[in-house]
Amino acid sequence: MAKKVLVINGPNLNLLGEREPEIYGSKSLKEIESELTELARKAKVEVEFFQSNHEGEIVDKIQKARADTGCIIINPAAFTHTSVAIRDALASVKIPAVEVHLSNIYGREDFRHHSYIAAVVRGQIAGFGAYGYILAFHAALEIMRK
Ligand code: CA2
Repeated sequence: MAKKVLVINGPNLNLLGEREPEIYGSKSLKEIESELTELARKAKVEVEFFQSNHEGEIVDKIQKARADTGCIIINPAAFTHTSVAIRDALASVKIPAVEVHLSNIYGREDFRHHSYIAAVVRGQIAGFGAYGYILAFHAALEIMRK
């Protein structure tokens, strides 16, 4: 299993743990990333983290992942509900991807019920808070193993 797992987080997720803990939990993105780093070390796979508030930067990162990435874990944040560009990038690189949301987007406002990303990923995990990233990482390992 030589290839790496790329974990992409979208806009405002750099503020995780600082505001709205009742919705998004109290862990910071750095804490989530350290937990994934530990999992990756145990599984002997490489992991890379990328967070951006800019749609085009996320598209660029997905395009560049083609060379060395076995699976993408992505929380596109607000771009989930708006971005045809991120959907098209994921579809075009053909790297298997897992979509993660901290909150249960289907139990929230109507505009969060639709994901442009869901149709082009292997699966979606929503509503388990930071633990969703751990679940997604296990899914990524399984995808890369097969
Ligand atoms: O539940 C999720 O993970 C979301 O992707 C989070 C997005 C939201 O737009 C999606 O509908 C669901 C929002 C991320 C905002 O992150 C914050 C972090 C700390 C404080 C405030 C916002």
